[in-house]
Formats: sequence, C-alpha cells, structure tokens
Amino acid sequence: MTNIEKFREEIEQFRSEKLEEIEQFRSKFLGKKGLLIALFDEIKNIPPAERKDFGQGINHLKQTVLEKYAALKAAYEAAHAEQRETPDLTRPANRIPLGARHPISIVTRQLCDVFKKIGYTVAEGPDIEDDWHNFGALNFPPEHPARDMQDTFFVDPGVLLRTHTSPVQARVMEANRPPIRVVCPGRVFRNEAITARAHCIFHQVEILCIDEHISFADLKQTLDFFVREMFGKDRRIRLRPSYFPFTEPSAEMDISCDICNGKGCNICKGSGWVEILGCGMVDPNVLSLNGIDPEKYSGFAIGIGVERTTQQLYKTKDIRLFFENDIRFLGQFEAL
Ligand code: 2NL
Repeated sequence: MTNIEKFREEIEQFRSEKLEEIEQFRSKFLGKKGLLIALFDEIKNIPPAERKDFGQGINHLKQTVLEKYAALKAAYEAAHAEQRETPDLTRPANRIPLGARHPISIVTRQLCDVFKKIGYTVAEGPDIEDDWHNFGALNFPPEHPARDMQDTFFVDPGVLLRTHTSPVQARVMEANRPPIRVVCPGRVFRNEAITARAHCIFHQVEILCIDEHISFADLKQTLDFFVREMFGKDRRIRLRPSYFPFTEPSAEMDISCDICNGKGCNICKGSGWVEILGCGMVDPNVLSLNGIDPEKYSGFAIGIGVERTTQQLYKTKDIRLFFENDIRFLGQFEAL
C-alpha cells in the first residue's frame, strides 16, 4: 500500500511537454514490464483480507495514470497542431484585392480616345481659373447670369472654380496658332442644388477644332463619328438649335435614351431623349478675343457631359452615386 501511495504522488507530480518523456511515463506504469503489471502480480502475495483494498488501490492508480497520460498527450498535440498540418498545395493563393477605376475616369478616357483617333491632342488646365479665361475670353457679356455668385463658386473676386472646361481651350488658343485640334477633359463646378440629375461638381470633355474652311458639315461629321464610336451604330441622334455665348450657330445633341428605350424615365425626363452635348461654330468674337483672325480661320466646339454619357453607358440612375465613393457601387466597374 505504501508503494501505491508513493506511485500516486509520482504520477500527480509528473509534468512534461516532451513527447518522448510522456511516452516513457506511459510505459513506466502501463507497459508490459511496467509498474502496474508488477503490482497486479503482487496480489497473490497479499493476505486475503487486504486483497480487496489493494486491488482497488491498483485500479485507481491505473485510472490516474491513464488520465494523466491522456491530458499530457492532448496538451502536447494542441501545442504542436500547426506543425503537424501538412500544407495544402492545392489551396488557391490569397487573393490580392484589385481596385477598380471610377466609371467617370473610364468614360473620360474613352471619350478622349475617340477624338485621339482622328488627330486630336489632350489638353488640360487648372480647376481654379480667373474671370478672363472662364468668362471674358469666351464672349460672356459682363452682365451674364453665369457670372453671378448664385451660379459660380468664387474663391476671390475675379478668381473662381471653372464652370466649364472651355478656359482650357481659351488657353490653348492664346498660346498656339491654328490648326488647333484639342480634346479637354476635366472637372467643373456650378453652384447648383444636388439631385438625382444634377450635382455641383461634374465632368466635361470639350473639343475644339480650328482651321481654314471649317464648316458646320465638319461638326456634323465629327458628331456622327463620335456617337458611332461611343454608343454603336444603332443609337439615334437629334440636333436642336440652341444658344451659347461662345458659339454661333449653336446646337444641342440628344441621343435616344437607352435606359427606358425611348419609353420615358427619370433620366430622360419622360421624353425618350437625353441631352449628351452642346456644340456649335466658334463665335468669331471668341476667335478675335483669343488672337485668332476670324477672317482666315473658323472652327467648331463640342462640350460633352461625362456624367450623362456614363449614365447612358452603364445605366446608372442617380448622379449622386458618382460622388459618394461607396465601394459597393465603385467595385462593380472593371479595373481597366
Ligand atoms: C454643354 C455646352 C459647349 C462649347 C461647349 C466652346 C469652347 C470654346 C469656344 C467655343 Cl473655347 N465653344 N465650348 C461650345 C458649345 C457647347 O458645351 O452644355 N456641354 C455639356
């Protein structure tokens, strides 16, 4: 009985994190030549009156060893779980998340590419402009309502956030002699209430072509090419007479609405047509104001709304989506 007590103490105090030692511990007590077998062998030498207690003592001791061994083994395996795992070589590699281009950037680039194909060069200018390049050089009379604080964001008197990309063309005319063929993409700002259709920030791509003998026929050919390249040969277009301070004559061009297929929706205001651009023959005054002889040269200009074009191409219904930077919206566009 004293041996049993001694072994119990040894078992309870045994600690090891090494597999070898744990196995040695097991075979020391439970092995074929182990101490428990030896103790069971002793039973026959024990006086009959004490045999029952002795047998129970050994059984209890055996239980203690088994439990201890199981606990030590489990602790060891938990600690070495990662090392034991065989790497799964068929598992797909961790995906590197790819960003997506903003739809406005995708379409701005497409618009520029259409005109680059026919000899135009990209020109850019500052978002913060002076009164002269934004209004004066473009034949806006001093009392024009666009010059009002209500419509334009002023930074300082005479300094403003450009309301169109036309000041870029004004700067191109100022610095170059014809022939001029430029495409001017950029962000523009107008002090407008934000709705599903309008925003105080939006984007334009403007085209300016100036050379000898440029006529309205050249403008129409260019518009035709543009719509075919951008929207495909099946879209219908219509030109409506219009007015801009910097062109004469002027027109607005609509394309048939692809969102409702001409039936009428909130994008086309129920008409089946969406206005995509304004255009016209550059007013001779604008040529003179920018140092180009209107007797020798003529030209046309086109101003394209990028948001409207994008809404037609991607069938998005609310312009505000372009400015909220919601990843659930932006993630749907190709990372081109
Ligand atoms: C619109 C109208 C237009 C132009 C922009 C232009 C620029 C110069 C000279 C003459 Cl430097 N014209 N730009 C001409 C007609 C219309 O845009 O509503 N766009 C969305």
